[in-house]
Amino acid sequence: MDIVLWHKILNPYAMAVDELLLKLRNTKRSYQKRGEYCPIEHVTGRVKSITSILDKMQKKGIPFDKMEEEVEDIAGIRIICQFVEDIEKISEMLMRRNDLEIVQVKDYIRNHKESGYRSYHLVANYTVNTLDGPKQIYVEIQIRTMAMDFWATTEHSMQYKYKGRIPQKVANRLQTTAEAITVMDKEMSAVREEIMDAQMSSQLRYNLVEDIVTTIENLYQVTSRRQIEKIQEEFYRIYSEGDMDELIHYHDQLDLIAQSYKAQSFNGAGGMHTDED
Ligand code: 0O2
Repeated sequence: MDIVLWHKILNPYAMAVDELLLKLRNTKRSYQKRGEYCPIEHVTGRVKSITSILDKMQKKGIPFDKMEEEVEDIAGIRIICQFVEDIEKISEMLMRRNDLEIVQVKDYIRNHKESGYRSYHLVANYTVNTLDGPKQIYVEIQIRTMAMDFWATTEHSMQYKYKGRIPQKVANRLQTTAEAITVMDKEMSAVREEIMDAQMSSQLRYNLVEDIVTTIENLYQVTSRRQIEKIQEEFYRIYSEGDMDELIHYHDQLDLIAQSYKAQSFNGAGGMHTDED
């Protein structure tokens, strides 16, 4: 029998998980910076444990030389979203990526597992650049709502506790809770627009404040301390009043001031801040 160097085999999978986590988290950040709704709530990832790989190979009768071909979830990414509607958006977003080639779709939402498990799985080809050159591997991407994830995580620990043989009474309860989770997801979808509106307005406020603070810091380099104090006081006053329209107006006014300073500095008339100011 060939010697299996587990850590050498698993290393590219760990690289793939690290890279995809970074890329998908950056995607979420880009949405937020643009002030757009992001269907991704959060992303996690893991390399399947050696015990879990061995268990799966045993269960499915997979020989060692077929492990990388047939165990498709050695590298696993999990994307959690708020609403069932987000799942399709995320799936389309992944299909558009040129670093992923989707080779299989397992829709356990339309066809949930007997256990009650609901989730949307994509198996993709992904290439990592190792020291020995490029290597194409499988990555399994699971997309599910927060409610589905709560259920799956709880049920997974039960599977672990009962070593895959969950007592019928407990299994029945889990099926009932899986139904309740589906009802909950439907209810959340019904108020989706309102929840999204609230979240977008809080994101807009966050972006405005970030922008304002950056502009004030830039102005600090080119204008007098007294003027910056006045600008800041005005900002805190408007912020404390909590009127969004006023905050937007203030942001735009401040932008105009910054632009006029920029124009002045292009014309060679920009003044520098000094501590004596
Ligand atoms: P771990 O600990 O993350 O490694 P099959 O069962 O044959 O239909 P297959 O080939 O196992 O399907 O692949 P599938 O369906 O994509 O499942 C792989 C992963 O999906 C599992 O990995 C779980 O993370 C999740 N999953 C699938 N079915 C269930 C379920 O009934 N309950 C829960 N909680 N999760 C499930 P591992 O190997 O279980 O886990």
